[in-house]
Order: sequence, then structure tokens, then C-alpha cells
Amino acid sequence: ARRTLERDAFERTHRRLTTVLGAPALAPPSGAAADKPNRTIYDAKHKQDLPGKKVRGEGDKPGKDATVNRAHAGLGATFELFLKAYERNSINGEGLPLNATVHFDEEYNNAFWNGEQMVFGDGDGEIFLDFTIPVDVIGHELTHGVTQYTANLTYFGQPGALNESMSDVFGSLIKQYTLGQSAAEADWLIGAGLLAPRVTGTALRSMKAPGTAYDDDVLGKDPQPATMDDYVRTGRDNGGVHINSGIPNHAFYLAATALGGNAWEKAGKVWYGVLTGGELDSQASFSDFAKLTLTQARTLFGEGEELQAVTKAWEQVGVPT
Ligand code: ASN
Ligand code: ZN
Repeated sequence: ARRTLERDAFERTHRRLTTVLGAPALAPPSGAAADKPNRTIYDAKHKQDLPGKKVRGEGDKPGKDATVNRAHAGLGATFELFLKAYERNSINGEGLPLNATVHFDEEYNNAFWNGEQMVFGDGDGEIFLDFTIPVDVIGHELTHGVTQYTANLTYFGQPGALNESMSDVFGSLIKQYTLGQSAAEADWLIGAGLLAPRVTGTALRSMKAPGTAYDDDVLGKDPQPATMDDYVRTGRDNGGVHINSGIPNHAFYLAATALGGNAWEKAGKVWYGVLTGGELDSQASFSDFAKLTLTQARTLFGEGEELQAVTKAWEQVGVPT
């Protein structure tokens, strides 16, 4: 509450001085620093009302609930990658406070970004475990926020699958950055550790080998294609947004592993530049996106191995550039 009062006072003063002097006059009070996240975790206590009861603020020490602590850490890991690798200050680039609700509903088998905050279910323990377990899933959901504030890719068909793919790409990069893994060391899985023991599978999706993440009677077989030859035409899942995302996911994997080193430094910079650069249309097709990655690779790195790796990756998955 003290921070809110301080902030309000700061903003009033700042506005006044800005009006008078025509320029920013003061730095924000401590706690509102541009290089630190401002996280709040809420507990829905198995109900559906959002945000629920506040259980951890930014400066608070870890409590007893491991789910709360994982959500706090995952929000921090996401903030860290976007700041350190891409100089982005939070989801909106302007220090947006990061709010998350855990223990949403009963046996809730999903996690989502609702346009304003993160929401995590505990899973039913039969198919899925707690959705705060994989840091890449936390990163995936928050990246939906980044996409919302930037290219705002329409959540249907190819732009929808690109929207999903952006979340998988940066979700995976958040995990790789957090663990200090190179492209060669990474597992390129999304949601490892999330499947309940009775499900036969490793994760929700594989960027390295789309279509191989699981195969069993509970979940069926992972439906993701790796190339345009296997593109799925369907009306379900918003036109297959979680299905055909396998194709741009695999292209990123191919480009990043061909380049070696840390995936967030080269391939990640190219993809981030396209997502946030202002040229990507909200209705973009895979091919529109792919062409922009070539332009971006050239702009960032010139006519070298980066451009070559990105070009070859799209060729391998059958997306025209
Ligand atoms: N976990 C899902 C996702 O982020 C929920 C959704 O928004 N469809 O894609
Ligand atoms: Zn998603």
C-alpha cells in the first residue's frame, strides 16, 4: 500500500513538473526501478474468482506454498530473459506489474493469460500436474502478453499458430536462459514435468521433434506436424493453433541449433525483432513471418551464417521465403 501511495504522489508531482518544464524531471522512487520486476501472486483457493487473495508481494520472502513460490520465480525468470536478452522492460516494455493467480478452480487442467494476468490450475493429477511446474509453461503464457502488446497476432489459423509458436519459442528460451543451456544442451520440450505419471509421454510439445511428445490412450498421439507437408486443416483448436505451431517451432529449433551457442543470442534476437519490430501484420501467414526473419537476420547480422541458417530452416520445414 505504501508503494502505491508513493507512486501516486510521484506521478502527480511528475505530471506537474512535466507540464511546467516540458520534460521528465524526476526518477521514480525506489521500488519502481526499470530493471526489476513487480510481481504479485494471488491464491484463488480452488474457486474461479480473479484475482483471489494476495499471498506474495514483490519484496516478500518465500512462503510455504511451493506453487506460489514457483509462480513468483517463473514470472521473475520471464522478466529476466526479456530484459537481459532483449532490453524489454516487462511484458509491455513499460514495466507492467506481473500478476498471477494460482490454485485456480478445481482440478483445472490448464494455464492461461487472460489479457491482464496469469492464471494457473493445479491439474487433476490424472492427466496433468501443477501448471507452475515447468518454467517454459509460465514463460509461454506471459509471452502471450508480449504478443498482445506487439504484433497482436490473431488467434486463428496461421497467425494463431504463429502466436502459439512465439509463446513456445520464448517459453523455451526462458528455460534455456534460466538453466544456462546452449542450443545443443536444451531439450526443446514445452511442459516437461507436467504430465501425470500414468500418461505415456515426455511433455506437451517438442520443438525438436514435433509429433513425438506423447502417445497414449489418455491424451492420444501428439498431433503436431514438423513441416508444411503435414499441415493440419481443421476448425478445432481455433484452426489448429496448438497443432500447426509445430512448423514454425521446428524452424526456430533448426535455425538455433545450426547456429549453436545460446539460442536467445542469435535466433532469439531475430525472432524477437520480428515479433516486436512493427512490420509483422496481425494476420501474418507463416510465409509473411519467415520473410521478415530473413530481413531481420540481415539487419542484425549482415549476409552471414545467421541469414543462411534462418533461410535453410524455413526451407527445411517447407515455408516459402
Ligand atoms: N494454455 C493454453 C495456451 O496458452 C491456454 C489457451 O490460451 N488456449 O495456449
Ligand atoms: Zn498458448
